[in-house]
Amino acid sequence: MKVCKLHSLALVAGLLVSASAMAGGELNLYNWSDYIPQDLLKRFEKETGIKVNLDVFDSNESLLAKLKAGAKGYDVVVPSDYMVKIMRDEGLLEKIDVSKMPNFKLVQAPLNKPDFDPQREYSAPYMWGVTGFTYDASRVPGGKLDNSWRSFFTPPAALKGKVVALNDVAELYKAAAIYLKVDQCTEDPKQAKRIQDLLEAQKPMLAMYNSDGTIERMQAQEVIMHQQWNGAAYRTRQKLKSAVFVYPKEGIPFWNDNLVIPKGAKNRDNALKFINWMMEPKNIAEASNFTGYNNAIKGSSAYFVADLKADPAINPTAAMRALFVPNKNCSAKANALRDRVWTKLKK
Ligand code: N2P
Repeated sequence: MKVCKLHSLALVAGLLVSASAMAGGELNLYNWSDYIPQDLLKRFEKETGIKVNLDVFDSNESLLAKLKAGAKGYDVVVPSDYMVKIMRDEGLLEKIDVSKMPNFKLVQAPLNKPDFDPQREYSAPYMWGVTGFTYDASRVPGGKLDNSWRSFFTPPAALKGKVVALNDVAELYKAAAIYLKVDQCTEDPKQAKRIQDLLEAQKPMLAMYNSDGTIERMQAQEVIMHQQWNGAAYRTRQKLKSAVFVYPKEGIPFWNDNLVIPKGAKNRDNALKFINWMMEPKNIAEASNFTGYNNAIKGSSAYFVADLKADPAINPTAAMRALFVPNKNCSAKANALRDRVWTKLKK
């Protein structure tokens, strides 16, 4: 009798769960790792009855490879600026007219009309930020390093094996190009060779190339210096007060990430709902509070936690902004040179 009762209770519970899962259907989100809080997704599920399944990637290039290989299961994915253009040109995106969504009026310039999608036909803004490097001041000789990419590419001998670069051809190549004062889209093999030489010379100093777990690796003091996104650096500092994020004097890569719908997505309506929902100030602010990056939505900073508001990366000074180097879409020739550098480096 008891067993029977439990059994029917379980059955009823099961029915309830599947009824609620069915109410709004599903949304398959493919995002960068550690880039959206679970609580926010739970609230979206509660408010809309749409169940969110999250899968993660670690670079624009892995995202592109996955979609080109024919992955069909995703409804919303999160490419950076230059990658929106590449995906759009490859016919991988749905045209979704973000500029006609109710919350689009809240998108602030210049990200309401970005170069890579001037009419916002394919993409909505998510977070924006910069890619510099972080070091643990308590463990570098003299307690301070130069505000230069030199510190990262040719670190003090004492840091051997304690430095990590992102596992990201776009980020690492661009940082090296900025340091060497070479155009990120150079088509000159001699310039690409200079980048190659710099990266090859740095390699013995590195513990690894890895874009995941940068916060934990720094906080655990497993390494001393890490190429890092500013939001990750902000989060690193919450536990490791001696972490210093560097805006190198030569310039710093600036990027913005976007929500798009891949061609053929099965849950298009849910994806559209999600994208508009994420442009709600309170919702996007919750993502910023978690990730440590700023966003492009008017009114969202009213919901920022005090720590985030106080972070210079959120409200960069004019001097800091002057260092920003936006991503460019390079020619096929330039990309081939870049990819050759990377393939050789990773051999
Ligand atoms: C977070 C990913 C940051 C996005 N792990 C960099 N464009």
